[in-house]
Amino acid sequence: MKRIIAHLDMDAFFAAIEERDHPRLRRLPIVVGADPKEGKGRGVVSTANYKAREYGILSALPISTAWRFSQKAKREGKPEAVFLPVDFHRYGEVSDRIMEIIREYSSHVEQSSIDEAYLDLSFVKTYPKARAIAQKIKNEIRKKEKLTASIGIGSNKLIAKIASDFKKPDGLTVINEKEIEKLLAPLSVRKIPGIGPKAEQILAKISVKTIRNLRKLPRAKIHDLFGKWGNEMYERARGHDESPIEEEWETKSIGEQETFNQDTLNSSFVIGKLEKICKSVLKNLPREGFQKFRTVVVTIRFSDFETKSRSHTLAEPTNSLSKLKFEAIKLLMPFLDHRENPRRKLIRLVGVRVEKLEH
Ligand code: TTP
Ligand code: MG
Repeated sequence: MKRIIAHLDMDAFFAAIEERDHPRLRRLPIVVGADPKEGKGRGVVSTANYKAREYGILSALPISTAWRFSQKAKREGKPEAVFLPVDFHRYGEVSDRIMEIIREYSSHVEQSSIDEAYLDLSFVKTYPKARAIAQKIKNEIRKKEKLTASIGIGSNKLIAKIASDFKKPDGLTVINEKEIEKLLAPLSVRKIPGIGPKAEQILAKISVKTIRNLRKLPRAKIHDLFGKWGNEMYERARGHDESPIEEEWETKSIGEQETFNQDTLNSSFVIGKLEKICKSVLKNLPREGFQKFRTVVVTIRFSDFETKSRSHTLAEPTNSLSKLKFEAIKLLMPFLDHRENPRRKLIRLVGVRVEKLEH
């Protein structure tokens, strides 16, 4: 049976909430993220509103660079950006209310991030009817939350996601089967979910920049370059995606990370931070309604922003802090010496996450 899937993605989510809640910030460029400390700050931009994006300030940009861009704009006579800290708790509440609205319109919903969800609208049978529902959802979010969302509609999750990105912000885009090829062809390969900067680089080396280029590569060639994931990429370039909507009611993982004030390879300092994070993660476990975990994941970001994660799954679930610390330190150690860090790069961030959670 033909599926009709919608993908909703809130516009400039964290920044839009801040803008809404602080009327004095209206129409100003807003950056939500780490403290810029007058350009000396560490950490990154979480998100920026569309005004700030005009300055080149985007998610994941170092906050120090964002500060520079803002100062440059100021020198050009434009308003300086307003930098705000991340308030996950508040954004989480807004997210919950938005998901509640969405669930009124479809019983089959997958929340895929704090501000994104897939909805199955197959039951309405036609695209015009699906579009009408999407418009209603947008209206209700605007009315109740004073925020805008972009929605994309297509025959699978991949097309819906690409469609929601088409006319951001406040967009509503339907891509029907006949248009898939034409609309996808000129897009950058980066628009395909799963293709990140690394895959983009590998493809650029063989002059593959657009989805049109990618479609010309034989399956075997993509497989040579990317292995099993290459097969998936081959299908996605054609707009094919069979993946089901997975209703996810539970938190899958709980984690925390910290960017240091200064990059370091001082073992006792890094281990100290790691232990502190372990303690805090464990404290959050019951708060999220869980008792035990089985998998420990440690993430390290080096000074050049190279980021690596290592995980270990225990034979038995546990809630022991000493076990968590022990496993986390064991995962961390190779990054402090030649095993995982032959060039002795300094570390700027460490994170701990627990997964395979049990009630
Ligand atoms: P996105 O939906 O990727 O971004 P956005 O909603 O800010 O902007 P857009 O209009 O393009 O959808 O992410 C949702 C939120 O997740 C975003 O508001 C902040 C947070 N986030 C980060 O903290 N770090 C990141 O690198 C990204 C991409 C998002
Ligand atoms: Mg968004």
